Amino acid sequence: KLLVIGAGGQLGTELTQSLANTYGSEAVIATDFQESARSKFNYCRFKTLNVLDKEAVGKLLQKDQITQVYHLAAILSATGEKDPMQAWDMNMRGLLHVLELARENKLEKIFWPSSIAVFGPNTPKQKTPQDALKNPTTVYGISKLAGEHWCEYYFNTYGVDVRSLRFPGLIGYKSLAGGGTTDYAVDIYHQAIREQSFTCFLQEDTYLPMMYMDDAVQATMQLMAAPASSIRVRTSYNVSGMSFSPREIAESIQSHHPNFQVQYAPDFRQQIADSWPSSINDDCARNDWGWKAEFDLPKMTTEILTKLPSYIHNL
Ligand code: VAH
Repeated sequence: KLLVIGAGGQLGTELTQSLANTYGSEAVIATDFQESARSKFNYCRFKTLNVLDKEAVGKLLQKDQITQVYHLAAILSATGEKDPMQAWDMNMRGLLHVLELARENKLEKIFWPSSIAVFGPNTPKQKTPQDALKNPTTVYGISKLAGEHWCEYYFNTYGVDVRSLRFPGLIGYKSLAGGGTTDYAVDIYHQAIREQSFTCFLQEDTYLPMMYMDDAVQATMQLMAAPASSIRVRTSYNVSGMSFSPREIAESIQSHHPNFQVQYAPDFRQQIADSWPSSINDDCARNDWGWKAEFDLPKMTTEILTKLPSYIHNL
């Protein structure tokens, strides 16, 4: 049985569906601390669960014979800067509960997402390699870097098979943005189909590594299905989809909606974006478990602008 923690979030909404498609809906239990997420899961079981309540998580693991946990719950970069201690507590204590419970219950596999936010302002910005310098300047990035080392520690010390991916900015149309610095790239599509203008909170030439949600789900499924012997990175794998600037995504949308207007009003999130790489080298993931992204910017924009209008009423 598979447990998804934070299933109601951007990645969880789509990954849970993919897990149910692959393993059967009766094999998946979606959980979120918000009861309102229940409406997203009419195809599998849903339970409210707060990952900070270790006892409650432990009881669920035993009662439902859980063998794998996908721990997605986290506070993202922009929101994290508004309440650093809450972000640190949520992101770290949540992960440590899952790692401890995995050890105690001898769980088969754990997935936990890291982020390119583990890199900082003095990391090489182009094609940033797996082992580049990491001096994160956001609480979110600090918590993800610390979390990566905890994952490696639990693998080396207790043999917990925890696997991780350093996601770039993830872009999906099936859930609203979640407080990330890259989430302008989610919001812009919603404004475009409403024929409204869009004000971007980053400068137009801010290049960031990004990935379409289908690629993120595919990478997760592939990583988790790979034989343990092929997983040579036990902190977290760089994975890359594409890199673009706000101007480029605006132009890709304008090729479908010529009247769509975008203006730029950078705010505190510009400093966060400026501390991150512009593009990522993911050779390790390609070599170790055959990773390869499918979506570039034109393909993603066509997909979202085609599907979002008929999906919008679900949001
Ligand atoms: C954020 N979407 O903006 C997340 C992600 C690389 C960005 O970690 O915080």
